[in-house]
Amino acid sequence: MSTDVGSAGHSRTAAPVSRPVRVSGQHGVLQVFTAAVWRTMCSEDWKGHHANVACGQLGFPSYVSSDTLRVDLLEEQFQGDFVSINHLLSDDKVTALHHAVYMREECASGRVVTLKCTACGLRTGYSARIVGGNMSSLAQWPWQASLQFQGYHLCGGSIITPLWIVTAAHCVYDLYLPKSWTIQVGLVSLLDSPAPSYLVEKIIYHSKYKPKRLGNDIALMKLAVPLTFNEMTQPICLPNSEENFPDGKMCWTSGWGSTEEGGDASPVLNHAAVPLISNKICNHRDVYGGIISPSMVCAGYLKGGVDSCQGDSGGPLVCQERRLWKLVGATSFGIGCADVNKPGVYTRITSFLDWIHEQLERDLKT
Ligand code: 4AZ
Repeated sequence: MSTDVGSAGHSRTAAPVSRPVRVSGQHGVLQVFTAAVWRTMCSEDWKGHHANVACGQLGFPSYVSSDTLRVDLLEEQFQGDFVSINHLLSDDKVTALHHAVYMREECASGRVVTLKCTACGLRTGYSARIVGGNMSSLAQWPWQASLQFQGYHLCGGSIITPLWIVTAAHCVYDLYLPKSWTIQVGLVSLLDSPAPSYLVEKIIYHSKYKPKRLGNDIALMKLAVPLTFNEMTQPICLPNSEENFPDGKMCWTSGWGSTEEGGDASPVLNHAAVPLISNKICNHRDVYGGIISPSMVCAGYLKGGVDSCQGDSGGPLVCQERRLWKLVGATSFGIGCADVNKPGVYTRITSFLDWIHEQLERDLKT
């Protein structure tokens, strides 16, 4: 962390999708892909069993909460097409939601289903008064993990479930040795062990990641034993599908990376507030000149001075949306750190939701 100064398109229809269930928009409404269109689930005949099936299809063992929401409170893009559960099917016949629905023009109840598959994104143990400079306090970024190779901090990561950490592919691609990695969570200082240290069971990096090319810089690490959550250790929420984080929105990045370009890793966890920058501006010829793809998101200041840096890679870029903190990016690259016209570049998590759900679901089935 260097701190010397203080759009996704709307897709209603799509080509055949690999994952026919998604949780969408600011409210997290459940949608099912049937007959070539994403359709929002009406609340009629909706039961806990169906919520468990939906979360299972997204790679989560069960659901956490499911509520209903008035149709007129939905974003317009989710108000066009609906489905409801086929109530003639018994529970044991409903193993995949997209095979258990009727198409509907409207919801008879006037309400749709919202769904949460994990409890996440709350920081219960933090009160804002103790922040000195940019050093973080314990419980301020409870989803932050330190990924250590042979005992040395190399990269950051973000806890998304008791077993899974999101990080950058470039952190693990050349060091694809699960046994050589350990993960520390719930700590600020890397020096005052004994913070709990966790072994890694497997590493999955994106199959389209290529070193030297900068795209698809995302990976998952699965822990050998599940984390126990407390005030210091909490998962971050994944964003919902089609969820937009507006340009200029103030978000936060954190890590043990160097506090100046070319410096050593920091012994303490630092954080910085960084506004999101549009891909259009970030691709300007004076900035990154066209190398920023839609699956990347830039954040920081064109005037420089505040940025993530070496050793922060893989770590979180988080934004707060009505109480909840969400993982918007994974720290990926930049030219230098905090230089003028060279903001930080992050892997855009909304572009990789399907990939993440696919890995979690595949693992759940094995
Ligand atoms: C790195 O080398 C790195 N300024 C991470 C982030 C940034 C630059 C370098 C962004 O890990």
